[in-house]
Parts: sequence; structure tokens; C-alpha cells
Amino acid sequence: MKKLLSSLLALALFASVAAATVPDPPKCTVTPCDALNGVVLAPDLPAPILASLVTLTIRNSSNNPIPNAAVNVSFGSGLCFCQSMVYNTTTNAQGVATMTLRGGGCLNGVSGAAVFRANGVIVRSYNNAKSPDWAPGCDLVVNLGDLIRFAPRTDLCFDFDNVGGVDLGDLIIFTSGYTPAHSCP
Ligand SMILES: [Ca+2]
Ligand SMILES: [Ca+2]
Repeated sequence: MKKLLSSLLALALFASVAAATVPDPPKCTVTPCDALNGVVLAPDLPAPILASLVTLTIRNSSNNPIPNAAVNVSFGSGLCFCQSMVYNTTTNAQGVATMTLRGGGCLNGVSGAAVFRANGVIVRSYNNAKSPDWAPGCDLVVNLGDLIRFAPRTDLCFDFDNVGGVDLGDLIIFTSGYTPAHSCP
């Protein structure tokens, strides 16, 4: 009996330790992507644009941060990426990880456009992945071709906050990639 109890106790302890490292998606935050309802990628030189800097806070079902969690981002097909793009990182002691989304292209309303996982659990799956670099297709340079495509403000690939129109907020994000002209190998 005592042996059974102790093994049950060990099992319960193991379960709670295991649960401690399992992310609970509604308790996690992904900034600024949650506010944008998608991700923004951009060529990263001379410096990454603000919208492409992602901060993830990974928490478990007890709302405790998960340190040392393995964080991964993956994308739907059709985007392009800088050679410097890093797809994996690890949370710090506060359960926080940062990623820079270095690339271009457009996935507008496509299931699984950008998927963040932590310890193997899907924390977020966004249907939108967009970039100031969207002409032609993506060539990892934000230049005149992209501006010409942006200017009519009718292409929802430039609706970076995904509210159904290209407006001032989108112009600010576009401009942050256009001036100075961002590029990457
Ligand atoms: Ca371009
Ligand atoms: Ca918009």
C-alpha cells in the first residue's frame, strides 16, 4: 500500500512537472502579432523594422512563465526569407523569447500563414503574413516597385493590421521598411 501511494505520488509529481512545461495558448502573448492578427516580415538591413520584432511570453495553465521553452516559428509556402532568418529560440527565465521575422512576401487570409510553437504546442496560428517587400512577389528589397504597388492602397497585402483596408497605420509600417530602403541577402 505504502509502495502504491509513493508511486502514485511520484506519478502526480511527474504529471505536474510535465504540465508546468506545457504552454497554455490563451495565457501566452505574442506581440505585436496579436494586435495585428498576423505577422510582419521585412528585410533586416540596415536594422530590423519594429513590426518585425516579435516578443513571445510563454505561460502554462497555472499562468506561470515557462523558462527554457523551445520556441519555433514556421510559415506557409510562398514567402521568402533573409539568410539571417532564425526559426528557433528559447525562452529566458521569465518565459520570454524574442524573434525577428526577416523576409518578404504575402500570405493574406491563408490558414497557417505563420505558426508559433512552444515545446511542440501550437501557441498561435495566424492567417496573415505580410511585408513591405511585396513587389515583384518578394525580392528581399523594399524599393520603388513596392512603393508603386503600395500607392493605390488597394492591395490587402499591405493591410498589415488586417482590418480590411490600407490606411495610415499601414503606411507607417510600410515607410519603416522603405525609408531607409531595407534589404537582405
Ligand atoms: Ca521588393
Ligand atoms: Ca490596415
